[in-house]
Amino acid sequence: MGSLSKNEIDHQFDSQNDRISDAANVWLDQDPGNDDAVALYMCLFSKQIDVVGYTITGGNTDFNWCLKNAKNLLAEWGFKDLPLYRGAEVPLSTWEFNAGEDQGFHGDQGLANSIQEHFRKNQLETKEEVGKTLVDMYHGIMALQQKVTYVITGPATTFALLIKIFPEVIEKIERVVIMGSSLEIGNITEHAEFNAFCDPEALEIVANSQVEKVIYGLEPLDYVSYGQDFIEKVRNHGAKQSWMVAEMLNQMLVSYKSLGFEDSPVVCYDAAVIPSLVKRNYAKIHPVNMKVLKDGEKRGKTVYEFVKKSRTNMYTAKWCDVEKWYEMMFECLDNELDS
Ligand SMILES: [Ca+2]
Repeated sequence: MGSLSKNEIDHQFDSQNDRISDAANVWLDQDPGNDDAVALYMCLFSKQIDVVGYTITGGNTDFNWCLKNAKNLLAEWGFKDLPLYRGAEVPLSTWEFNAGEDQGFHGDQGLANSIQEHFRKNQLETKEEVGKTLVDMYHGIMALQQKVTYVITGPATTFALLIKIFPEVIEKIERVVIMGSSLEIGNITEHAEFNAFCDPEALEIVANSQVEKVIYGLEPLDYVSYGQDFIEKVRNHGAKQSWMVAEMLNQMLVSYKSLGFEDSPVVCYDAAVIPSLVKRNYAKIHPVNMKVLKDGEKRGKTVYEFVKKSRTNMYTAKWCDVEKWYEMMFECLDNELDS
């Protein structure tokens, strides 16, 4: 490919603006996880986002804990009736993690210790998932009146299975927004980001599908970092759930520091993707082709090629605006307070 003129480059470094709407219809697919939970909070309390379905995929912790965490969070936050679906429990080929193997990165079974303690003490009345199988989920999506933005903040396993088994489901998907991968350096290994490493086969299936995809890797999201001041501002906000959001943010900060990443930015990666659904000029995106390595020590590494036009309708972010993330977080807390 020849080099690009200045105009072409300007054009390509477009924002995600034409991919947002004032009322985003969202189907969430998560492995909660503190950072998934913060993303969930932002989606549920944004006035511009309507979450129409919620799928749980195993990843950050054991599947049953991810599901239990989701049920508790929905009950705690007043969204018990949100349609909840069981997704894939384990990745397509190999399962590299066992429960507890995250060495407490996320606290206790995916959530900060204080939050699990709160759930143990309060024993909330939770609701059963409406969908127990992939077939149920397929019917749930096909029954939607409007197309959805399908947001994945865990391994891509469930969505990969869904589009392989029921390719027509893509008619109901406006686009897929993914937190995963990295442009250069990984976080779970030197080469791979956690979600991509968990299920590179699934990520490759999704990457090769023709549905539009915008993928947010580690590097653009590293701009969306926060510190202790931000956590305390959240904690002292006054919304009923602000303590819980603060505890989630704090767990990540503490874990990063304890792993020795004293100077690296602390980012709530899953939640850092959410403003891209509704905030104008939040991210700069670029068409790409992407390849996922699956073998050997580079398993889960993603190789990006920046191009004029993607072969597979894929875009990746190169930059995100941290101020807009801060702004959205406090809007959501305000909305909770007013609700
Ligand atoms: Ca996650």
